[in-house]
Order: sequence, then structure tokens, then C-alpha cells
Amino acid sequence: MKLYGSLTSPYVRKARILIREKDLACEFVVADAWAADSPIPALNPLGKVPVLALDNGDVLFDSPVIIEYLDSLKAPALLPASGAARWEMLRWQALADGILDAVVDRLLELRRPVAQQSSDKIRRQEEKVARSHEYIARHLSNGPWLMSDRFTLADLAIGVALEYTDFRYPHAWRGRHPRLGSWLAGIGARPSFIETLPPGMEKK
Ligand SMILES: N[C@@H](CCC(=O)N[C@@H](CS)C(=O)NCC(=O)O)C(=O)O
Repeated sequence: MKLYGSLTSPYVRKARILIREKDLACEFVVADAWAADSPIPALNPLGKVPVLALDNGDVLFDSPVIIEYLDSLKAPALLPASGAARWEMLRWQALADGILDAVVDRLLELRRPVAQQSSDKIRRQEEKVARSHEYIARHLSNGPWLMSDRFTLADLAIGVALEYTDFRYPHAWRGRHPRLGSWLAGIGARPSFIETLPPGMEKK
């Protein structure tokens, strides 16, 4: 099994963290989706990472599909197979992925020539992030986990989304949500998170 992706993509990082948490045998192939000679479009017509190449020749994308496949390989499940908890967990993942989409869209807009940037678009993405942080903070439990009594996909996905906010859209959100900041410090201390930090964010 091979996971294709970049060291900075948060969608790829979700899969890398799950692989590390479950100690799965999977080769990580560093591939840049944007490079002219990228192998990614031949594997995924959408031209996006992550891509998971299975040993039987099948190829899976995108990250929620890859997460669900990898999770099915070894217990304990980080995503429940059925019931209300499954839908709640998938909602957390959808929220996390939505934060990633908003931070990526904001970043791509800021990378355009200044004269072509839309301040409306940037503000709209920043509002999505702010509302989502507020939502997560409001739904925090008193313990270390968002759901259940152990680490789950909810913690994995939201932890990645908040650290990606720090990476690409650093701002003082902890001042508004100090408990969320403490929660993230706990999740971010897991070896799976530390070992997959994007270059430049490594903890000393
Ligand atoms: N919904 C996709 C998003 C993946 C995604 O946007 N990946 C970015 C890297 S962070 C990418 O490959 N972008 C290349 C492109 O959009 O052409 C997923 O969850 O896998």
C-alpha cells in the first residue's frame, strides 16, 4: 500500500496520522500535486492528494474515503460503523475538512497578484474559520476527547484543522477560545501529530 501526498497537505496529514496511530504498513510517497511532472493526475483525475494505491492495484481518493478504508484495516475503529455516533463523527470530519478548504481558499487568494485579490472572498473564508472555531469551542467536553472516552476521528480531524489554521492563517484565536487552545495542546502532543507536522512547524 502506498500513500501519495505532500508534507504540507493537511488532507494527507489526516491519513498519515491514522496510519501512525494504527501502526499500518504503508509507504509514504512524497508527490506534489501542482508540479508539471506530477504522478497524481494519472492516479486521481481530480489531480489532488492524498491518493492511496492499494496492493491489488485499486486507487482510492479523497481523504474521507482513504480514512474510512484505512480505519477498516485494524481495530479499534476511530469511526463507528453505524448509529448516531457515526453521523456525529462524520459531521466533525466535515467541519474539519471545511476549515481546511476555507484556509486553503484564503491562501490561494492571497497568493494571487495583489490587484486581483478579492477582499470579500478572503473575509468570507476568515468568517468560516472564526465561526467554526467558535462552534468547536462551544461543543468541547470537559475531558480530552471531542466524542467518546478515547481518541477518535473527531479529535484527529479537528486537531489537524486547528494546527493547519496555525500553519497557514496564524492569528490569535486562542485569546477568544483558551480552552480550545488547551485541548489542541493535548492532541498536538501525540506522537502521531508531532511526527507529521509540516516542515517549519516542528516542535523544538
Ligand atoms: N477533498 C479533498 C481535498 C484534497 C486537496 O485539495 N488537496 C490539495 C493539497 S492540500 C491538492 O492536491 N490540490 C491540488 C489541486 O487542487 O489541483 C480531500 O479531502 O482529499
